[in-house]
Amino acid sequence: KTKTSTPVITTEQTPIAQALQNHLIFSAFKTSETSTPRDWYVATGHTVRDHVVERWAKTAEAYNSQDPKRVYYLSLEFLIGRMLQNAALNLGVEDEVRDGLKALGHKFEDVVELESDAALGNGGLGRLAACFLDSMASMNIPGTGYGIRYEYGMFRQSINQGQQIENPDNWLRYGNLWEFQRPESQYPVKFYGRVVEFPTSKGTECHWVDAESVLAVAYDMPVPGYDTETVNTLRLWSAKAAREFDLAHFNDGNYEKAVEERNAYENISKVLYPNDTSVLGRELRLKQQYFFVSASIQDILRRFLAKHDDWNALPDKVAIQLNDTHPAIAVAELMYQLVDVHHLSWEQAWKISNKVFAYTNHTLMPEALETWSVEMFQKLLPRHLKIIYRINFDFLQMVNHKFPGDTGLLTRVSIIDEEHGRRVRMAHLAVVGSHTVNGVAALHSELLRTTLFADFNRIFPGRFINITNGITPRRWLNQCNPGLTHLLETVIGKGFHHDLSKLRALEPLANDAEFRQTFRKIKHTNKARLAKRIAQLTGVQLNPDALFDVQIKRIHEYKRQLLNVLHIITLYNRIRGGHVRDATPRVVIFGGKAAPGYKLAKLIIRLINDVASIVNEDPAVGDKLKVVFYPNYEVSAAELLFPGSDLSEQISTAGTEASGTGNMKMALNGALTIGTLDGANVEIREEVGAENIFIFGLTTPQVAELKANHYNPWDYYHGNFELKQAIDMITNGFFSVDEPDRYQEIGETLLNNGDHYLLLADYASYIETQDAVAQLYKDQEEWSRRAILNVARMGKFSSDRTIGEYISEIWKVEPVHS
Ligand code: DL6
Repeated sequence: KTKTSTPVITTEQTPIAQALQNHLIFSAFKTSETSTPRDWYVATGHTVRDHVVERWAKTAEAYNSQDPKRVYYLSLEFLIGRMLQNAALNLGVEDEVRDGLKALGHKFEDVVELESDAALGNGGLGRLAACFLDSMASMNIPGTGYGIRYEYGMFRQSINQGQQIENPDNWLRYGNLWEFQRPESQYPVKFYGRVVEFPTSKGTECHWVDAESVLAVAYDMPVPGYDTETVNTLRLWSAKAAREFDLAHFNDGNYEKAVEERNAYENISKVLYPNDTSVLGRELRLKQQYFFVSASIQDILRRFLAKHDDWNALPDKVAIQLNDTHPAIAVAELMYQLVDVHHLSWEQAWKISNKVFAYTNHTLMPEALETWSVEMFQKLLPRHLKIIYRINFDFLQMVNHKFPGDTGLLTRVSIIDEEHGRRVRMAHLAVVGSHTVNGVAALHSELLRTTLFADFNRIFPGRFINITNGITPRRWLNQCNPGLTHLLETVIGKGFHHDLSKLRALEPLANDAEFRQTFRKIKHTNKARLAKRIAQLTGVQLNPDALFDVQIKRIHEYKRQLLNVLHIITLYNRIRGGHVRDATPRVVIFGGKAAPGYKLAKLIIRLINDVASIVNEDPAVGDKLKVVFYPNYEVSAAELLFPGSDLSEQISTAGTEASGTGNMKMALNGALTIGTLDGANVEIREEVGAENIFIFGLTTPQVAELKANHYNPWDYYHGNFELKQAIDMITNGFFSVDEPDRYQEIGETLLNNGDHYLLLADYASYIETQDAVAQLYKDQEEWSRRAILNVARMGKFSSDRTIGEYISEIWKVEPVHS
C-alpha cells in the first residue's frame, strides 16, 4: 500500500495528473488510500494507452482509406520487453507522466518496474523483430507483425547453487493492458485429415477432408512510432478449441477427459520453445508454425479481398517477410489458399506467391536448419506436403533444364532430403518460394552465397543480398541511457533521434577534455546503478571504478563464454602468483540463458558461478577481480547492462555469429569492443576505425584453413603454460572441490573432442588483447576518447537504416501519414 495522502484535484493539475487519478479510480478501481503500487502501474499504463489508442485508430483508418502496400513481418518470436516507458517515450509524454506521478507522490521509474517483460522470444532473432516493428512505425511504414501470443514466454532463469533453474514465465498473470482481443478476427486452422483428388475439366482438384480444426483468435498490441502519429499493430494469435469441453464426460465425473481435447488444441499457443539455434523435431513446434502462419495468411487475404478482386494485384499490396525458416510453411499455405480455396490455377498462384515472399536467414549453424520428417508432415499437413512436392517437382525440372545432367546438384537442392530418412528442408522451401533472400551482416551474407546456399546462388543469381542488422536507438539509447541522451542533445541537438548518423557531429568532442569528463561521469552513474542492482540480485558488491567487462547473450559454445572464463582464470592465477603489480580492477559480468536441453551450456553457467565463488571470496584478490553471473537476462535487464558496460565481449569463432546486435547496443552506449572478425563486428570496425576496437583471433578463412589442416588443440595446450594451467584447474576440480569431476566434459570438449570452436587456437591472441585493454583502461582520457568515437560512429547500426534497405531492396512500400 502506498503511503501517499489523498491527492486533491486542483485546477493547476496537468491533464496527465488528472488522467492518472481518473484511471486510478476507473481502471484500477482504487482510491489513493487503498491503492497499491501495482494500481499506479495500471493507472499509468491506461493513461499512456489512451494516447496510443487515439493514434492507433487514426492509423488504421488511414491504412484503410489509402489502401497502401503493406509489409507483414511473420515471426515466431517478438522479444518486445516492457511497453510502458517505450510507449511514453515514443509518444513524447514521458516527462509529463513522470511529473504527474511525482506530483501524486510516485516515481515513474518504480512504476515502470512493475511491468512484466513480454519475453516472446529467445534472443537476437526475436529482439531484431521488435526493433524492426519500432522502426517501421517510426518511419510511418504500414507494417504489421504476426506471431503467437504465448501464454508462457521465455523461461525465467534462477540460479541455485550455481546452476540454472528454469521456471515458467507467467507474464500474463496480472493481465496485459497492452493487448486487445479481437473476437471478430478469428480463423479456423486445420490439421490432420486426408486429401481427396477429383478430376475436373481443368485438371485435378484437391480437397483436404476429415481434418480437425482449432481457432486462431487475434490479440492486437499497439506499436507506437517515435515522434509520429503512426501506431502500427503486432497481431498475436491465441489457440482456442472449437469445442469448449465435453459435457458428457464432465457429467460422468470424468473431469480430466472432459478437458483433454480442449487442452491439446490450446497447448499450441501455450509456451515459447526455449531454443536458440538448435532445431526441434517436435510435432507441437510444427503445429505452432502452421497455426500462426495459416491464421496470418487468411487474415492478409481477407484484408486484400475487402478492397480487390484481381489476384494479380496481390504483390502490389502485400509483402511478406519470413523471419528465418520458422514461418516458411507460408509458401505452401499461400498456394493452398490461392489454389484450393480461391481456385486460381497453379501457374497463376505460383507467379503471385513468388512476388510476395522474401526470407531472412539468421544463422549458418547446421543444427539450426529446420527439417521435418515427411512422415510427420504427411500426418499433420497432408495437403501441404502434396503442394511442397509439386513446388519441388517444378523447381527440379527448372534446375535440370538449366544444368542438365547434374544429378548431384538436384539431390543437394531438392526440398526433400532423401538421404536422411526423407525430410522436408524448410530453408530450401523458403529460398525457392521467395524473390529475395537476405543475410544479416556482410560477412554472413557472403558466407550464405559461398557456402550454405552456393548451389542456389548459381540457380537464382541475384536472389541473395545482404541487409546488415540494426537496433532501435529509441529503446537502446533514449530509453535505457537518459543521461547520455541528454548530454548528446545538449551538444549536438536532437537530430540524431530521427537520423542516427547525425551522431557523427560528436566526433570533435572526443578531443574535448571537459566533454570527456562529463561523458565519464554519466558512464560512472550507469555503472553505479548496475552495481546496485547486481548487489540486490546476487549480494556481490562491485566497485564502479573497475573496468566493467560484460558478455550478455545466449549461452552457446560458439559464442565462447568459456574463452572468457579461461581469461578470468588466467588473471586470477596472475594475481595469486603475485605477477601483477598494478592490476586494472576488473568486474566480469555474464548474463544469458542456456537452452534447457543443452547440457554443456548449462555446465558452462555452473562453471562461471563456481569460478565466481572462488575468485570473489579469495582475499588475495580483493577488488582486483570480481565475477558475476546476472540471473535471468532479459530485455529489461539489458536496459541496465548495456549503459553500464565498459567492455563489450563479442568473441565468437569467426564465421559463426550471423551478425550480433548486442555488439551494436554496447558501442552505442559507449563501450569498447573486444571481438573477433565475425558477424557485424567486421562492419563495426569499418565504422569506428581499427584503432578504436580490440580485434583478436583467427579470421574466417584462417579458421577454415586450420580446420582443414587437422587442428590439434593439444599442441596449444602444451605450448602455453597459462592456458594449460587454466584448463587443468577446471578439469581437476579446483573450482568444484565437492565434485572434482564436475567439469570433465569441458576438458573433453576442449581437448579430446577437437575443440570445435577453436578456443585454444584463439586463447593467446585473446589474452594479449585483454592485456592491452587493461593497459588502455588505466588511461581514462584515451579510453573515453575512443568510447566517444564509438558512440559517434554508430549511425549505421540504427534499425531505421536497416528498414530503409528492406524497403528499397525488398518490400517497395511507401510511408503513409495518418
Ligand atoms: O539476426 C538477428 C540475430 C543475429 O544477430 C545473431 O547473430 C543470430 O545468432 C540470431 N539468430 C538466432 C537464432 N536463429 N535461428 N534460427 O537468434 O539472429
